[in-house]
This record gives sequence, C-alpha cells and structure tokens, in this order.
Amino acid sequence: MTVKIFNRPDIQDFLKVLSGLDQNGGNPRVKQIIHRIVSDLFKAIDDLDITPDEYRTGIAWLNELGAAGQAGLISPGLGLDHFLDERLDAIDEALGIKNETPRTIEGPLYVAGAPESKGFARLDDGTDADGHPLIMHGTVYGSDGKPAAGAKVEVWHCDTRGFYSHFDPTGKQAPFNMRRTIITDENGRYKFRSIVPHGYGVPPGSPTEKLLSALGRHGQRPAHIHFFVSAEGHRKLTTQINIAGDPLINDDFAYATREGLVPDLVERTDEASIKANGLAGPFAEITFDIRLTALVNGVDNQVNAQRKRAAA
Ligand code: MBD
Ligand code: FE
Repeated sequence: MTVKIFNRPDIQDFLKVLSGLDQNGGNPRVKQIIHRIVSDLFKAIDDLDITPDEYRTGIAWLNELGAAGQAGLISPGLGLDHFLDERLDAIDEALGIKNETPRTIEGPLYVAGAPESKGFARLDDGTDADGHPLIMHGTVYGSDGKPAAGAKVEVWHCDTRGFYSHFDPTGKQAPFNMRRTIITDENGRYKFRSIVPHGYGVPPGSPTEKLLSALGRHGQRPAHIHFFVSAEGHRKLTTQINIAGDPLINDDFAYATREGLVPDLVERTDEASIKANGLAGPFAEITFDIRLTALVNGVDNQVNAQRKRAAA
C-alpha cells in the first residue's frame, strides 16, 4: 500500500506555517530556505516511504555528527562543497571570467593566525621523522599577467600520519605546525620548505565514516596541500594541489581533485640542489604558479565570510 500525503492542501499549509511564512517577524531568507528544504524532506519521506525508525536513525546520526563537530567533514564527503565550486565556476563562466588556476574546496581544517613571513617559510618543525623534505615554490601572477609582489599565500597541510595541527587526535603537534602565511617577494615569488604530506582519512568509527560505509564508500583523501591566495585588487583564491602519483588522486572522498592542480613532483638528488636549499639529502620539488582573477566591479563577488563568522 502506498500512501502519499505531500500534496494535500493541509500539508502544504502546514509547511508554510512551520516555516513562519505566515509571521511578520524573522528572516525572510531563512524562511524561504527552510520552507524549501523541509518541503523536499517531507516529499522524500512520502516518496520513499521512510519509516519513523529510519527517520529516528537519521536524527540520532545528526546528533552524533554535531557532537563530533563533523558537519564540515561530511559536507565535502557528500559533494556539497564541490557542487558549490561548480556553481562558482558556472557563475564565472557566465561573467566571462577565466580561472587559470582552478579553485577547489577549502575543507574544514584551516586555522587563521599562522605565522607570517616574506618570500620564504619553513612549515614543519622537524619533529615528523618520517617526513621526506619538500621544497615548493612559484610565482603569483595578477590579472594583468604580471608577478604580484606582496600577495598573501596561506598554506596548510597534514603530516605523514594524515593529521593536521590543531586537529591532531594524538595531541602531538605544536600549534601552527605545517601552517604558514608567506608574502610574495618583489618578484611575486613564494617558496617554502616542508615535508611531503600523506593522505587524510576521516576518523575511524566516526559518524562521518559510518555514513560513508553505509554508502559503500571510503573516507580517504589523496595527499594534498591547501592554499588561500589573496592580493590587492584581486579575488581571493581558495585551492589545493595534489601530490602527483598518489593512488587516490582520482578517488578522493571530498572530490577536490581538478585538472591543473596536480603539479609534477621532481625528486632531486644532486648535491648542488640539496646544498642550495640547505638540506642534508634528497628532496621533492614542486613548482606551482598561481594566477589570480581581478575584482568584479571593484568587489570580490565570491567573497566567503566563513572565517569571519567562525571567529565571531
Ligand atoms: C581534509 O584535509 C580536507 O582537505 C577535506 C576537504 C576534508 C577533510 C579533510
Ligand atoms: Fe586537507
């Protein structure tokens, strides 16, 4: 027996009432969004005959997810972060804006306030003994195609265990380990020394992992390095690069891999390069230039206030 009640006039009226659409107070945008999302949920319950038991299982999972602080983790896992990027790309395309360095998702693990330096920074504190040294560098270009001096390159990545400082379950890492802000030099160049990060996996046994498992999916990401890049007169770029050769590059649970964001990684073994970088042995080198886009009518039309809200 299939029962469908979604289209009943009293149910449709009920949706308006529970969304406050019959009230003068409140926020009209919130009312509009809640009305739509709860309507879609009602319809799904009706169409799929979702039982009260199934529904309560979902509610219990949401409580677990919130208690674990993982709403920002399942979000990329369910592709929503990537979908938002696809929308920003489509908006740019409609405006005739070309993103030569593609955007990709921020993820939930950025921390503001990393130490700042000019031109060069060492990101790691040397305590990750398994780390293979990495030298990464490049030029930030402005929308005029010229190197952007004084641009801000914020960079963060995880260690060889896949753990980020400030989110390390072992509590082992010092604050801001593998997080720095580098201001490009007079030639628009940035450079850093660190270690090659490993991939990331969602916490074992977590609500995020439980849902992914129920979908027959894994919660692993290929090794990657995050960037925010900003400069006067330009839109802030949020992106990541992948470590070339990682087997999960095209199997990322967060769907962040994009063409143009997998630079070559060159293994350097010659004494001259080793010496020139003040290292003791072979290291990996990545060269990656970054091209920013201009403000639109004087503003960043895609500014993301996520960080400001989190700080408030
Ligand atoms: C990460 O390190 C990350 O970058 C994303 C998008 C999700 C989870 C962990
Ligand atoms: Fe990450």
